[in-house]
Amino acid sequence: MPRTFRSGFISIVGRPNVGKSTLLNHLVGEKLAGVSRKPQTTRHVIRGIVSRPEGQAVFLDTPGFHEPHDRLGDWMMGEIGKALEGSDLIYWVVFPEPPDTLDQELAGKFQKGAIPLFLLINQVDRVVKPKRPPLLEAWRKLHPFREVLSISAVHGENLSVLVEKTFQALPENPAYFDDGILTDQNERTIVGEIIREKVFRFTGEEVPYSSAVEIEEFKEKSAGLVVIKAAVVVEKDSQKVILIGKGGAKIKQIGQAARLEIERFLGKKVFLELWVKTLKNWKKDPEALKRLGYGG
Ligand SMILES: Nc1nc2c(ncn2[C@@H]2O[C@H](COP(=O)(O)OP(=O)(O)OP(=O)(O)O)[C@@H](O)[C@H]2O)c(=O)[nH]1
Ligand SMILES: [Mg+2]
Repeated sequence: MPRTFRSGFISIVGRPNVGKSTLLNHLVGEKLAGVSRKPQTTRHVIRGIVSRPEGQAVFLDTPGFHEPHDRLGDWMMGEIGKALEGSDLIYWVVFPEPPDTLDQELAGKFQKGAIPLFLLINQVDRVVKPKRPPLLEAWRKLHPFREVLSISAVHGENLSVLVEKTFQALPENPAYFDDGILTDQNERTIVGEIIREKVFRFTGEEVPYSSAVEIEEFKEKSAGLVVIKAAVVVEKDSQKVILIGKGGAKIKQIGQAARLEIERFLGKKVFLELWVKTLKNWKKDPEALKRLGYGG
């Protein structure tokens, strides 16, 4: 008898900064999603695919849950909603702490039994072993989760167990994507995300939250050399000054770090030209949002 093939979509949701993108990257084995110490690093849903003889898991990394303050925030929350709608399984990723009142409220929003829900207590590497069982127990009491697991996305702890249980929970389906494909995002989008991650890493205050990246040119000049021209868009001229830095030092640092990572990702030499431009109130402007990839 042929073995059952299972496949489906798994949404990774949770609060900002809990480690959702780190988890996606570790599961897929490739850095697809930007990771930083700052909350709200992820804006797009990023899909990552794991193919095995017994099935295919399509993971959707989402922005963290937060109260939207502008159109960009609304769009990010809408992205989570859309990801959840089409899911066969949900990972709710939480910090290694007992549930608080907000978590209780969120648990109430996940309809009982509608879509299987795994509760993943991440960052357990920060919790001493004797304190882990009571933590698992506190979360088990909150909701009839299909699974409650403690994991470490950074160290890979318990992720093989998670993957096993995931394949068991997926419905019988043929594969959605060809073997060997790790993401359906195009190279341009991922390159934009790599640059944006470096802006998040190397700037402080409100600058990362006011920034977006627009890829203006992406050309293969010769075998093995790609020329990329990108604008980092900010909301105010004062932010532009910070981003450029003294004598252009800041934007140079961002560009160098981004170029090295883009070269690794594309497996080619990259000539990266970055410039900074002010686009007043882009986060509130539907046209600008669309052009920057946050529309539709
Ligand atoms: N110690 C520890 N740190 C972790 C773990 N997982 C993630 N982190 C760190 O937590 C920070 C946030 O990780 P991200 O993966 O960007 O978190 P996120 O949930 O995608 O955040 P948003 O996209 O902003 O919603 C980074 O500094 C990670 O290195 C873990 O298992 N253990
Ligand atoms: Mg993220």
